[in-house]
Amino acid sequence: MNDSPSPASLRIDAPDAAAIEEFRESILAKLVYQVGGRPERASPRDWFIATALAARDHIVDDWRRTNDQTRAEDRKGVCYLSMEFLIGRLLTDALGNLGLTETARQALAGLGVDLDAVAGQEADAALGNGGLGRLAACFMESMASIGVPAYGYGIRYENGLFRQIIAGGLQHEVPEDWLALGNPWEFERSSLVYEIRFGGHVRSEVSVDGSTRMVWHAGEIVNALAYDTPVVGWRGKRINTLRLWSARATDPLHLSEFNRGDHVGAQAARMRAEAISRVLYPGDETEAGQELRLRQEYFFASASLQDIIRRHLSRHAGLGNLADRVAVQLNDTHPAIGVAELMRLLMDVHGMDWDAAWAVTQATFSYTNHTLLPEALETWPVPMMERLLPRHMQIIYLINARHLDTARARGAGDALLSSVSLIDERHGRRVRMGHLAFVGSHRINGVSALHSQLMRDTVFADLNQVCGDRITNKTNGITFRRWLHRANPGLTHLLTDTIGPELLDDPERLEHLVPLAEDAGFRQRFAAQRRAAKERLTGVIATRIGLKVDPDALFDVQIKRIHEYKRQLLNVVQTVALYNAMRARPTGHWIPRVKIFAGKAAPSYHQAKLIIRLTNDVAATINEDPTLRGTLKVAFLPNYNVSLAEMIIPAADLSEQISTAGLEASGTGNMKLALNGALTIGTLDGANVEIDERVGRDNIFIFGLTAAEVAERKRAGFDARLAVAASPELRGALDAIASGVFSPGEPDRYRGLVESLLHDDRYLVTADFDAYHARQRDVATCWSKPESWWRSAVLNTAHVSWFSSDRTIRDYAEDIWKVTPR
Ligand code: GL9
Repeated sequence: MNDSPSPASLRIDAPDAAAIEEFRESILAKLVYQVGGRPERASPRDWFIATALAARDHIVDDWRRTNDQTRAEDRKGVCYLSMEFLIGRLLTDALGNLGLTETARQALAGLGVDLDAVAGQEADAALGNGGLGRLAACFMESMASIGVPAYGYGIRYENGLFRQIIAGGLQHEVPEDWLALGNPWEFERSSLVYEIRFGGHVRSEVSVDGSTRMVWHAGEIVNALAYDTPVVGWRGKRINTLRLWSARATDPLHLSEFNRGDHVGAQAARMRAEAISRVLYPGDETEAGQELRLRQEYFFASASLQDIIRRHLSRHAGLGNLADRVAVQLNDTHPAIGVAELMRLLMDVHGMDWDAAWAVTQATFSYTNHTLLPEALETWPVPMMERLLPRHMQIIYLINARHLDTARARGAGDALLSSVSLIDERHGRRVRMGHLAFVGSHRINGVSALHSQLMRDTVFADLNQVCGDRITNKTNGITFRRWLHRANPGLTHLLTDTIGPELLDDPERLEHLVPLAEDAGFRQRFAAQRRAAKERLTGVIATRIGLKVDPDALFDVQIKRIHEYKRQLLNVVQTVALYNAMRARPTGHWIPRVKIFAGKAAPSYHQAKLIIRLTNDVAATINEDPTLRGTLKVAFLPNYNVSLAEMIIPAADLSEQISTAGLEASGTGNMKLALNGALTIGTLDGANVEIDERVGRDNIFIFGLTAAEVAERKRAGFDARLAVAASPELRGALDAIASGVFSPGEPDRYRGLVESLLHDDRYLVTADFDAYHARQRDVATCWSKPESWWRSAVLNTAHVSWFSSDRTIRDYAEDIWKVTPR
């Protein structure tokens, strides 16, 4: 991990000499006594560990204090259950929120060490795939920052999301080893271990008091061991806990087998058990889960609920009031098995009757849906559930029976009953996890206004009718501490110098920028910050892919997971159309542009990987073409992750948010880019709709079919061939791709891709092409009038304070969790 250093950090903390000296002593002590190094020979990595440990000491006391206080006051808390937490690096985040950045910088400088270089040594904690996991990380930071007592519960994957290598234009996946050199942030809690059971059978047995109970005799037991990472809130207000579970075998070594000479077989059970927390499932929506994935889901849901119950019983006599003390948020369906698990724990372990247990369960859980893509709605085959979780399958049947009775009582007929049933009977019997989460929760939310409305109107319409309107909207947000203050200290300085340091605590003050959009001097200073960030990114592009780009060009950025619905292909095809036009009229007025792409494709998602290859092939041809004289460059930056995003976002002029309308639930990159002053080119999809409402139509480039129009086109039967026939520029671009202009060594490489677009253009790339291409021309026109471009850029930053995840968390707290931030 040797990323180029981030720019000078934000000087909000004015440290005194004594504090600097104390911090320096602490770093030195850590280096000598914990890392076992010597200052004169220490590597940057050694300094990173020593600095992180010194920072950690500042956290630990506050961590205990906030926990003690919450317990003493018996405050209601939140448990955020998520399969993914895409937290990235923690050092600059922790130092920044503690106000220790300058202290640490000067302490290290006195030792001849550069803080930014040290921070660049930290491995990204990539315990997530994309937006869903990053949202969980932003939420954790916001809960600590605004004062919501919270635990994040998830899995401590030994290997996070794969490292992406691009060779010959192709994506290769290499395991990511974030723990290899040690993780200074986590605390292993060796006394916090829970048994997680799998398989076996269920028998009804008579207890001593004469009652019958269902007893689950498990076939396999795995231990879940807790690792805690502190989550530092802004100005150290609260320190919450991210508790991640690691799987351990109950019997790590069969000694007799080992002694008989079967050294591998003796460890087989251990490998099987520990595989559960080995690797993050890299599926991105289109992936169907396998048995290991179900084992992962149950593993962390069960460990987390057992822990929640233990903590509750340490302060309360029973579990009847559980929902008054804790709100459990299910982040997507991944922890949905928790609904059946809580019922099991309440009834079978703690002796509650069904009705009481169900009331507690429903009042405790709420569920966030993050996508309506049908292939992403998790279902599990009934036989697999019966084999792996026999008791849970019984409970799910019982929940379903009562749920269908209620539906019938409300007049549901057969069609409605089969649509709302927890069991999908259509292609083999499968348990619908979204339905289970929905029925087991008192509140269900979508992540943007449009997405929540589509939930009500489409996928969840029947359930919502039968369950009595439980859907609510909570538009996503991002933490400004990381995505503005830390990622873009230069711009943040300009903003705090202009509208006051109060901005750091009150993002709504961004609105004070509105009049400054008319101030030429301010616009210039704003543009100068962008220019500096672009210069830095230019260096990153040169070192990472050996491409020289012009920092004065328009940086046109699409950074996100590679997925057909996100339509990177639309961007690439438009790039080719632009290229064709430039070659046809080399002396025309072309603004210099750099198209920047970054993102990973799921390893088994062939079409997405082909799009990566096409992007790289198109880049290779365009970047080499002398007729363009460098006016157009294409850069695919490998291994997109949180740290790379932090470098690209401050340098972006144009933000590509071009998904097929109705398919991107929200997006959060769109918010990060707009906050940093990029203009958006986008469809009316997800949170783009709300960004458009806030920044105003003059300051955003909206194009294409709306969600309703997309649905209508699909109903009518859309024919891509007609769209292509009607658009010479689209035809020219597709012909070039299909005929091998970008793959001369293998001219047919993309013939199939283009054919499939013509025959089944599910994501309506061809339908939206002309509108997109025209809007890109408007972008160029606007860019050539700096006054209007930078006015719009300033107004983007000015108008997006609402997308702070602090606002999102306040909404959840008030409307869903019933907790009071303070
Ligand atoms: C996602 C949606 O696709 C995004 O639009 C949304 O912003 C985020 C957070 O709510 O959730 N749902 C989903 O499964 N992913 C999202 O990004 N996928 C990944 O995280 C890979």
